[in-house]
Amino acid sequence: VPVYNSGKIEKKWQQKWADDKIFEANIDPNKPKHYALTMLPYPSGNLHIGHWYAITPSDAHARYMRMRGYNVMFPMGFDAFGLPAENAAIKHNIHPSKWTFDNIDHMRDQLKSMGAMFDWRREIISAKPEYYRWTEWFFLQLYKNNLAYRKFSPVDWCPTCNTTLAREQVWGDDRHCERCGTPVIKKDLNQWYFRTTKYAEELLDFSEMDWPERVQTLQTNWIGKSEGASVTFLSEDGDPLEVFTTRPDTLWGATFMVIAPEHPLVSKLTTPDHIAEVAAYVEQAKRQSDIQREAADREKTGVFSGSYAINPVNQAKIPIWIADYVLMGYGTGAIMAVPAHDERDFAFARKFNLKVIVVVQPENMELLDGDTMTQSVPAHGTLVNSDLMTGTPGDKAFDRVVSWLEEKGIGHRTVNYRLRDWLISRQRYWGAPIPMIYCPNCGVVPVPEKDLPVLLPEDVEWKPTGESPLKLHPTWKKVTCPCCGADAERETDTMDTFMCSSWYHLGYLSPYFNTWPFDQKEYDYWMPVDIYTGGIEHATMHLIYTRFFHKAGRDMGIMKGKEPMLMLRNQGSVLGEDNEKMSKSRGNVVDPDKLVAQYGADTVRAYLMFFARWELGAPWNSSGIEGSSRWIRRVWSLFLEPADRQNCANEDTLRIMRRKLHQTLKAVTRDLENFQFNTVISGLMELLNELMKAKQNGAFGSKEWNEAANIYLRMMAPVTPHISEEIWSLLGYPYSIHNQLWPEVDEEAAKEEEITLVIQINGKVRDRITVPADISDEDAKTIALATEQIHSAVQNKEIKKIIVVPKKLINIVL
Ligand code: ANZ
Ligand code: ZN
Repeated sequence: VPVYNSGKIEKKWQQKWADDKIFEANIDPNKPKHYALTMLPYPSGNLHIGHWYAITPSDAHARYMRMRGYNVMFPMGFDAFGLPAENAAIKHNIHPSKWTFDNIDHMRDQLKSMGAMFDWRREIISAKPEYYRWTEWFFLQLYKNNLAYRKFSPVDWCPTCNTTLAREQVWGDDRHCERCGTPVIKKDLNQWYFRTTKYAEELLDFSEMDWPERVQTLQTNWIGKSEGASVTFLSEDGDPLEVFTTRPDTLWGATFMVIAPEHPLVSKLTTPDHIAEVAAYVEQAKRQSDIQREAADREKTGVFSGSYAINPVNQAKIPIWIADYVLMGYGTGAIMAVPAHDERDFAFARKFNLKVIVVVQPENMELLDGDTMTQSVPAHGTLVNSDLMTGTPGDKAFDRVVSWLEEKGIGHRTVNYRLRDWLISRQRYWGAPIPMIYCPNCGVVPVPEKDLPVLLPEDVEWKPTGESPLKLHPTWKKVTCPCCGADAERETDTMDTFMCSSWYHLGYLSPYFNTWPFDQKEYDYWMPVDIYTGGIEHATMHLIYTRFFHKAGRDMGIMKGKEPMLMLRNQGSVLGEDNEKMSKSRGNVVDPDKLVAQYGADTVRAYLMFFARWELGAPWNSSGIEGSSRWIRRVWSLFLEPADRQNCANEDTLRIMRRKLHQTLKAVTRDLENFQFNTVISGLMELLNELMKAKQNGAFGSKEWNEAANIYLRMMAPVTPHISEEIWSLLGYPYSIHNQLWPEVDEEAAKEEEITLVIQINGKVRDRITVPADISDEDAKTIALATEQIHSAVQNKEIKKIIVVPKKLINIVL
């Protein structure tokens, strides 16, 4: 018997699979297709265990689908633009391109050690001109379709990364940079945006997708839809102040207005005697984050502007305040304050002694009184103190008031979203150039498509100046205007790298193609992505951007269908052994290369699938992997070491063995379908124990044994592809196990065994029942007494005792 040498076996088969191209995915109209996509890595230098955890179970699932008869494409690539390359350039004085491509060469080898079924012909690297040419092309299409625009406005700026960030890249209550953790500041800049908000409503529709509930909720909240009304108030000078409210039914209770400190009318509305106070307040508001400002329980601050507005529904004259709990970035940046029914307005009114007028009286509450109430009442209810609307029941109030507002021309129904347009300009070098030209005569001019790609120059200086390095380049930005031939300048910002990853699933379709971003034949065959796997941390970034991209592309006639990715599954994370996040500084990082060298890729794969529920993750456990290693070695000897007693097992042994085999097959099939990898492995481990018993009892060499070995190896093939191929070949089966179909369950064999019990009353046979062989005495009695025959015979006679002869009979003594 050969010894199990993982290193040798794994190298050998990886080479042979590559030579034989067995995982190359080609269009095959005779087979159902399956596009399995897993999030591509950033070439940071090394694969970590988290990559293995995300990718190898996805590979197991893709392999399983392949054995189910699908034509499976499972591609891999590198999300290769981005800040770390540039930071490495500054720190180690190495060109970002060299840093990136060296890392890719190393990481590609590491990926190959997984033994995954990647089709490497389809590899994409987003920093290659062949790829980013199309990233630029997509920018131009968005621009032509009015989905990209430039705007001067305050933007979030990371002082450490020296670049602007999209709203999605600013995280947490302290509003820090998603990459480096530095709190962001505001800067006024001219930047490019994509009109993601145009798709806000459509992005809320998940009806044709199988995506985790959690991701749907995160996206839904991020998009933040509110239905309400826009109502226009006028200042005493006649300046219109439009407000957004979700409660138009409370209009008669508006006792003051509040505008954001950044509101354009602040200075106009501030009367001379309030200027100093207002100016000081506006200044301090700049230092607060939106999240702090919006918190309901925060001490309210604000200043009176000196001006008044007229409530259009009743002509009431109400003071206009300036307060930072109203955000400029939401709605119109101005609100009507209804303290009786809104929590924050109430706190504000009590603090500054403003009037509180009740206009909604919920049915089940005692009569509310604005002067004495100690908290606001946000519930709906019958309108009171509301002139002609008084008496309107709560469930009719919204519609009735809004119709009336529309009739009077005071306001109208509106829907508001929290989603903002996507800011894509970055003041960094290592990204796809924004293909735009600024001409003194023609203004903003797109680079003609035939001139793509706009190539990044090689010779750049990386001084962290806050300006794009491309701007500091002596010649790169100089260009002649494609319209008029005048001296013009290129845009020197580059694109957010999330732009590159918004369409990479299309890049895989035909990376060699150069007349269109993809080969239409490949698109029509493979798209949409059937299963997408990756981390949930992308829920409100990449996973929204890529959906937006698809929908925009569809409206431009480039893409097809409603969604780019039908099904999504998220893995959890592997924590350090100390239950902390893995990081170099904590010294708790697990190196997959070392594990592969010590145990082999199959063991690492099996352990990663076994040690946690995939979607939850768990802390690493270095002794735990020994268990998976033992399982692999036991499988090896189970099938390859001959037994002392062969082909002499009794029928019972063989029947029980086959029952366990087919029951396991059933469970493993179900669990692979559901991404329940841990029970796939534990099921195989249990079955191994059963097979070892059978081998001791002489099953080895029988036709039932051979069936068991054959099915066992095929079940193992997706999770541990190398050892299953090796044993398969040593047992003399034809190459390759990975071209076999998934085994079929023999339902008859999988059935639990049943026995017949005789039921007697006072020693006379009255009935028979069929029950599982391992039924308990108690359960047998209960079933016996419940049969129709026995029930009517016993009726309400007293049962003296019940005698059970296990597996034979039950005698009821009356
Ligand atoms: C009057 C009112 C009465 C309101 C009431 C609520 C309850 P959502 O659901 O999040 O969309 N609002 C509007 N714009 C705002 C801004 N820029 N900053 C802070 N608050 C703003 O919230 C909409 C409600 O939040 C709006 O409805 C408005 O207050 C406030 F009993 O108008 B409401
Ligand atoms: Zn021009």
